[in-house]
Amino acid sequence: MEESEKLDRIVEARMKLKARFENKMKLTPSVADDKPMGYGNLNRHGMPVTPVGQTLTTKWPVLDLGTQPDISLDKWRLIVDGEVENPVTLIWKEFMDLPQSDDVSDFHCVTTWSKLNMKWKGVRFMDLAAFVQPKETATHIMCYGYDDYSTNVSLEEALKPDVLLVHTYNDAPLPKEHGGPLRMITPQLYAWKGSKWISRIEFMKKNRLGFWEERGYSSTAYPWRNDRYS
Ligand SMILES: Nc1nc2c(c(=O)[nH]1)N[C@H]1C(S)=C(S)[C@@H](COP(=O)(O)O)O[C@H]1N2
Ligand SMILES: [Mo]
Repeated sequence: MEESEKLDRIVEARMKLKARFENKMKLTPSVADDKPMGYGNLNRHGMPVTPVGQTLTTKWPVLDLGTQPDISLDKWRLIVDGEVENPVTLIWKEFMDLPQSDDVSDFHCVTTWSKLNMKWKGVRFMDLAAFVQPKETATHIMCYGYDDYSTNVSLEEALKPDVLLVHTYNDAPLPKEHGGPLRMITPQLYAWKGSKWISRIEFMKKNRLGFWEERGYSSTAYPWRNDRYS
């Protein structure tokens, strides 16, 4: 397929996804939206405002399950499957050929630290979704890491424009301890929803719980509502 044709297809599918999830996304307004319910990034007017119970840090702590998998770019694969029209297993070059986006967003860890204004580069989840074309039946995703991690996210949250699969932080490759070569970020949700060392995204027709969600953490995880535990 021609590059321009591929891009046209992504743009068209993205518009359809937006139309399909518009109402659901409005039900969970967030700080990245035009009229957010919370008071965060876009409408914190540059003020270092954090959700309740969070403390600002300038450091970037590392949280993992005790292993930091080492994945070289030539062995790296991303499986995107489940309730999609076009399941794929991407190699690194194919992933990097998807439209790339820059963004600055906040990071809220449920262990109570927040780090603001983090500068990322990567692929919007929305664009990856547009590429694989979720079926009408798809409602949630499960993201898996190269460690034994998994975490579930609803599609209306995952499709928000600041949800990125990032490979670059502050203009440098994402360090391994933070999930390099590729991790997801979910700025509107607690940071455990963003899988480090992401290996697979499964589109699901109903919600299922991931690693921390099975251990009592919230399925939805909205920091601006102090939504930590289920
Ligand atoms: N694969 C994987 N992803 C993960 C985790 C993990 O242990 N494994 N920890 C999560 C948690 S609890 C948080 S707060 C963030 C931490 O990201 P950081 O270590 O880059 O700060 O990654 C999330 N993603
Ligand atoms: Mo966390």
